[in-house]
Amino acid sequence: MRKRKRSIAMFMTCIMLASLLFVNAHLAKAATTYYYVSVSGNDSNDGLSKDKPFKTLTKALTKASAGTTIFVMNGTYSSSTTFKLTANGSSGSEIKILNYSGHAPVIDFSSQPYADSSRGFQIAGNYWIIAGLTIKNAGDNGIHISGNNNRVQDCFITGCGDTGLQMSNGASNNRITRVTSTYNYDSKTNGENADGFAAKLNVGPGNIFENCTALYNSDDGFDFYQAGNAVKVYNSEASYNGVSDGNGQGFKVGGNYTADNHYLENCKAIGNRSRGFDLNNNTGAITLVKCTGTSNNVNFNFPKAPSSGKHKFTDCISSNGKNKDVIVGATVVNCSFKQ
Ligand SMILES: [Ca+2]
Ligand SMILES: [Ca+2]
Ligand SMILES: [Ca+2]
Repeated sequence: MRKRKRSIAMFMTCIMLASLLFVNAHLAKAATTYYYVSVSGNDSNDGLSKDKPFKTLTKALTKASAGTTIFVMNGTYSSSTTFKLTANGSSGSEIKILNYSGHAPVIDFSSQPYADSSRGFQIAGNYWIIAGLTIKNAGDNGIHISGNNNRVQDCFITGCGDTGLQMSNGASNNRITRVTSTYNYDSKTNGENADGFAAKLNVGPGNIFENCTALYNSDDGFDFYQAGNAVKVYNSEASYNGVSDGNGQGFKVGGNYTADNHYLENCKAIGNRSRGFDLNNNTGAITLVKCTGTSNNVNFNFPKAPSSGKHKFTDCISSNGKNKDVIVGATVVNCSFKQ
């Protein structure tokens, strides 16, 4: 009888422990802390409500840890320094910098010196989400990502002294959604480097661009020079790039002979100074599905077969190219190229 009582007691204890663990896990996941930033705020406020907001993003970022959400309210926030995002969120407890609902804040880095170190946001950490911001006039990249599992969405990036949004140095599994990057221009190097978007100079796997637009950048629209891993691009546009002395490719899908099997679907390139879609010495196999090139100098330029396999073009259309398309070593299904 006593034995039975003891085993019932042990059973009940186990149930209680299990339910406590469940509650704690649940609380940990729900423990989001909200901070507010307003141009009319004050950094000596607690920042915990929109009536007592911080004045600067710099102050709010000192509070950033997994599960923190920072709401940025209307106004222009000037910063002469880089926001270095080194903390880590986690899956389901990301660290978020978001526009407050219905607000359209602008982060202006005009006061930064023009220099390679003058990035606007430098995301070295993991699991950040940046959404709803206009980011302009950084001395180098508007956003540079070297971390993993970050998301940038619904942002407008313009007027930066190098590529608007760049991933490199091992950045992996980042997702860029509905971002426009335009009028970026590296004046001191005659526009040779500033792309709209880049995943170049050694990225990790799993990076995705979707519904992004690169317009009027001095160098290329999208640049995957020496990526080192495959990048996927969906529903995106690269048009009128190649201002000043830049290369002027819409989608530059390679560089320096790395073999990166990039995938582009439903992308369009219009009016770029050089090529709409350019292999640029990638030795991997490129897949293009439903991509259109219009009014570029050359719409599609793929002059070499991959080192193994074939490129694959499906439902792609070339129109009004100034010169002939170049397609070598490819399986072509239902496309119209200028030959
Ligand atoms: Ca630079
Ligand atoms: Ca260039
Ligand atoms: Ca470039």
